[in-house]
Amino acid sequence: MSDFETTAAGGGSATAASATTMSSEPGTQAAQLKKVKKQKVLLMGKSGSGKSSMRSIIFSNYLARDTRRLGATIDIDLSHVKFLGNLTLNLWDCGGQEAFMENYLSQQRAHVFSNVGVLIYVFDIESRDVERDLATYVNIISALVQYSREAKVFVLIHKMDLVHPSTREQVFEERVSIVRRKTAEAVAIVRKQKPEYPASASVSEGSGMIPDIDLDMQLFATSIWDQSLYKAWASIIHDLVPNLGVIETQLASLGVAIDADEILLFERTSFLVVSKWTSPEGETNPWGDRFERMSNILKAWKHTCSKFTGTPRNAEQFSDFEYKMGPNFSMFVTKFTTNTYILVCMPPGEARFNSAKLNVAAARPWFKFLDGPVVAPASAGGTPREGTGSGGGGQLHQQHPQEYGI
Ligand SMILES: Nc1nc2c(ncn2[C@@H]2O[C@H](COP(=O)(O)OP(=O)(O)OP(=O)(O)O)[C@@H](O)[C@H]2O)c(=O)[nH]1
Ligand SMILES: [Mg+2]
Repeated sequence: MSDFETTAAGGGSATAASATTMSSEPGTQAAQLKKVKKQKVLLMGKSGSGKSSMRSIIFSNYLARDTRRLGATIDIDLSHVKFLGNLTLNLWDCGGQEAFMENYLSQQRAHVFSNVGVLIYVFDIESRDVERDLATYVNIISALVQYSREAKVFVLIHKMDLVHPSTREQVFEERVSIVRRKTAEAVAIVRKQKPEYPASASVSEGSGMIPDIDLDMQLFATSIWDQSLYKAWASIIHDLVPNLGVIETQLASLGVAIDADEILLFERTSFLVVSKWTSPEGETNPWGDRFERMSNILKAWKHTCSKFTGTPRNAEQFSDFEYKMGPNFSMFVTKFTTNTYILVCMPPGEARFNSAKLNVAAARPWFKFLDGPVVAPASAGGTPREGTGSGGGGQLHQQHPQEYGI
C-alpha cells in the first residue's frame, strides 16, 4: 500500500434512504449513489516546485516543515487516495527533473496523458528561468489536449510566501495573464496539427486578455505555509466528488432544520471542505477565506492532539470540538460519518446548541452514502428536516426559535 493511501475506505453498508428522500427522481439518484468514481490526477511542474510537499501535507498529515526532508521524486510516484467512500484519486506525482519531463513528452506520452481527469500544474514563483518553465508548460498542455481534451486544468502559482505581501496580488495577476496566453498558444499548436478539432477558440496571442479557449482552467496562488493550499485543493476535489448535488441538498435541509448559520463538511483525513451550506444571515460574514482557514486550523489542531497524546498523526485525533464565543456565536465540529467531520456554526444559546448536536447525530444515517456506494435502495421516506425517513434514521428534535431564549 502506498504511503499516501488513506484508510478512509467506506463500510459500504449504507442504505439509500438518505438519497432517495431528497430526489424528484429517486431511481436516477439511487443509481448515481452506487457509482464509484476513479480519477486520474496528474501533478506536474518543474523539479523543486513543491508538488510532493503539497501532496504530503494534504493527504498524509505532514507538517509544512517536514517537507524540507523530501527528496526529489524519481520518475512517477503513483498513489491511490481514497477520498470519501466512492472516489479514488489516482495521483500521478511526476518528478519534474528535465530528463523525466522529456520522457513523459516522448516515450511515455500516451501512457501519461491518456484518460486524465485533472492536471495540476505547479509553477515555482521564485524560479529563475521563467521562459524555460513556460516552454515546458506549453509542451505539457499540448500533450494533454492531444490525449485528454476533457481534462480540467488547475495551475498553482506556488511558494507565494516568498513574495512580499504588498506585491503578491500584482505578481499573481501578471503570472495569470502570461499563463493564460501560453495556454492559448498550446491549444493553438494542437489545433494546427489536428485541424479536425473544432476551432471554437479565439486565441488572442499577446493581448494579455483571457482567451476564449475550451479548456477548463483555474489558477490559484498557493503556499504550504498558509491556508491558500486548502483553498486550491478544495476546488480541485470539489468537482470530482460524486453525488455533490445530493450532499448539498441534504446539508441545506439540515442547516434549515437546526437554524444554523453555516455548515461545513470536511473529509476526515485531508480536512478539505467537501461541501458547505450558508444561511442568508451567514452570508453576511465578511471573512471570505474562512473555509480554508478552518481546514488549516483543524488540521493544526489534529497535529497538536497527536503531539500531546503521543499517538500517530494519521490516527483519528478527536471526535468533538466545541467553541462557545459568549454572546457572539457557538460552533462545534464532530465526527459525522466514517469519512467526514461536520462543523456547525450558529447563533449563541445553550438550548439551541444542545438541540443542534442531537439533530446532527440524528441526521447521520441520511449521509451514510458518503461512506461508500449504496448497495440496496430503500423506499423513499421523508427528508431529514421532516424527520420521517425510514432508512434507519432517528427523528430530528424540533425546536422553535423562541424556545432557544434568543
Ligand atoms: N517557501 C516555500 N517552500 C516550499 C513550498 N512548497 C514546497 N516548498 C519547498 O520546496 C522544496 C521542494 O519541494 P518538493 O515538494 O520536493 O518539490 P517537487 O516539486 O516534488 O520536486 P520533484 O520531486 O523533484 O519534481 C522543499 O524543500 C519544500 O519544503 C512553499 O509553498 N513555500
Ligand atoms: Mg516530488
